[in-house]
Amino acid sequence: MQAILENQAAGCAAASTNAAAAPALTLAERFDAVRARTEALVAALGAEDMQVQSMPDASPAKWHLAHTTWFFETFLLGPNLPGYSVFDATYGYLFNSYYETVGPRHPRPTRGLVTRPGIDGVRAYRHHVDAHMRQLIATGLDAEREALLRLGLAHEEQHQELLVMDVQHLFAQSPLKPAFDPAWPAMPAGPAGRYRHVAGGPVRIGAADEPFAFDNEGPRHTVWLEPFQISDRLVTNGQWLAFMALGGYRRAELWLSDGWAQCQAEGWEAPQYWQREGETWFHMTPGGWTPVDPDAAVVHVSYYEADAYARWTGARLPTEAEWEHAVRTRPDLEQVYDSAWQWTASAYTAYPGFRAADDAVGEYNGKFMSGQMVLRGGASVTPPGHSRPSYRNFYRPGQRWMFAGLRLARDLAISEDDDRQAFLRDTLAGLAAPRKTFSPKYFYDGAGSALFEAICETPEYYPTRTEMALLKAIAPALAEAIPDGAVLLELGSGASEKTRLLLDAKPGLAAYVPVDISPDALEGAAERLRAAYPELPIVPVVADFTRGIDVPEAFAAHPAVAFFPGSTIGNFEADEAVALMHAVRRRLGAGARFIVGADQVKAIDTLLAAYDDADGVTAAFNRNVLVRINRELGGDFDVGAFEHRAIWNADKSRIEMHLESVSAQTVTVAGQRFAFEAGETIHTENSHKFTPATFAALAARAGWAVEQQWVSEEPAFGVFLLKAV
Ligand code: AVI
Repeated sequence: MQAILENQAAGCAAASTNAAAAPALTLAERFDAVRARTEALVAALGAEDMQVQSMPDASPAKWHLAHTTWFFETFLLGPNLPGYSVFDATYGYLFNSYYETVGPRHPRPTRGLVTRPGIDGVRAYRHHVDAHMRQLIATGLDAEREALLRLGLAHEEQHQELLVMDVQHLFAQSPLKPAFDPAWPAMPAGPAGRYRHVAGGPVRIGAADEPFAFDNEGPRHTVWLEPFQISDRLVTNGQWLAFMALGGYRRAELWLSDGWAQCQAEGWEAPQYWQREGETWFHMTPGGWTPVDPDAAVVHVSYYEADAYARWTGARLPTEAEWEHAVRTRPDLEQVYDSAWQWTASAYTAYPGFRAADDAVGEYNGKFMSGQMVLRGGASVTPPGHSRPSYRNFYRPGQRWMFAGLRLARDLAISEDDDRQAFLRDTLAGLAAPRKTFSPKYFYDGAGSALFEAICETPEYYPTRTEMALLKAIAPALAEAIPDGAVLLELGSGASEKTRLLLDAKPGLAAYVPVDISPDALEGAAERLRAAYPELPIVPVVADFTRGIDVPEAFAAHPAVAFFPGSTIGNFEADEAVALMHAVRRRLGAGARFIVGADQVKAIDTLLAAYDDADGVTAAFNRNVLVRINRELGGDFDVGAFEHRAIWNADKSRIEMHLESVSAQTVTVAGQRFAFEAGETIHTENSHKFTPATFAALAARAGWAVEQQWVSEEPAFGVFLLKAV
């Protein structure tokens, strides 16, 4: 099996085409910088660390230092520097990797057995070649030689990454689990990804005018893409743990046949380097033996594992053309180059019109175009600036020691239907449950949203107008607590009416970011606010905030304040509410503020009336979900045969809404029959009511402390200013 460096080469032709772009550094400076980076990488390693080869795919660090030097000597100095004689005639045999054109070589699996030259000899070799390379560069290089030099530099950068991978693999075999570099930064962590839409059609793929590209990145050509969705972030360790816990490594039906065979033969139960110690998973990183961070991208998974994971989630891996087109057209894709190489569903083959060069460097990439899969992007160990959108990395599907992870994609035909699918799945599951239940999120179709607006106008439903009055009174205090130049993010913003109170009280915000699941409500509100606050950037985000919180990257540097009025927090179970508040905490970071409206416990009569108004608006709102099921899922609910019920559950401190079957009856949804006894209910909503103490305890579980609180006169409604702790 080949290491990537050894699999990759840039043909001279592609490299020279791209060599004309103005570089930031001179060639001599760039040469010195790349060579020095390699030296810096190994500075803390001892001679023994650099000698040993831990598996046939890996090479000793000493060999990497020598081979990259041999590359410059063989392809640049020998043919181009008059009078140059090789440093040592035996090195061609020792340090040629795979160039048949250049001559025979020492077999790769036994590179670790080559103890002479020692590391001092290899360092002398590097100094000798560096000095002569500087001489050669000073003579001025024509385009062809400059292209070869750039190839040599890209080649050395590839070996820098290989060197980290190989030493990590070596150190992972040691019972002491030493760190490659204890100060190596941890992998970036963040929220789970969300799918982004990418339009299809004819798209251009491949390197065009980059300062440098390998030959395998061209020729640029047109491919046809169907529209698709791609995740804006990589699959995380936390998601991978769920896959493991739910039998991902034990379910043959998820796996490709070759992958399942390898999984069985090698006893895979987790990504490479993972080991469980008590309740905690640890893994090897360049920074050493560390607990697995659930919010960082998963790495060290094979193509087979990535493919099985994608199948498990009902998604797939993107093709390399989809990946490249998405990266070129969607600037909101994250973790493109800084976390893990991303497996694609594409086999590594030649692009239309590709021809490897006839000379030795033509062996760099072209001859490896079989039996490997393409990975795109870049990893935490990839030298900065090394990769680009057209870059094609490649490995065999069973290899795992490289920093490989995955980004999911899915077909639009399926995902477009997803909302309906989710509604259908949740409805059928809810009707089949021992105590029938629906999620309140399905209340809000067009009619449901209008009915909710009407509820807010009823005399009995006090929360909206009480909260409005309270916000009006405390707006100056809130404005004082909001830092100047902050970004205000509102969750479930709807019509954004309450927001105006804050915007009026606090001029000079950096932006207002309303987040709502309904694009229509969002755009309408944004338009109205833009007219009223022409100076304020308004950046609506269409998203289901219960699945993750998204602040546009451009505002990352500003202090952030989230606003979640209406006591919608009360519609979640306690654990869900904590997860949601925790997600906000994580997304906005330390020092952030969170303004939350939370309805308070009060006289039961007042509560019951608010959820069972005399005009029956709330009853119509509750029953509307049955109308929606009939229309969208082919149900046959007799809507009049279900009574609206609002009850106070004192143990759980919440109003519950139910739909009660007035008689024994059978209902059919999507061809499935469900029996109701007389008096049996479907539990459709919870609306938790808090005291200042119970709310503070809930917030504390999510990493928030109450900084200030205001509770209105009866009917009591609370507004809480939270600070991230
Ligand atoms: C949106 N949510 C806060 C309302 C509430 O009070 O729980 C929904 C509602 N349900 C019945 N009436 C209003």
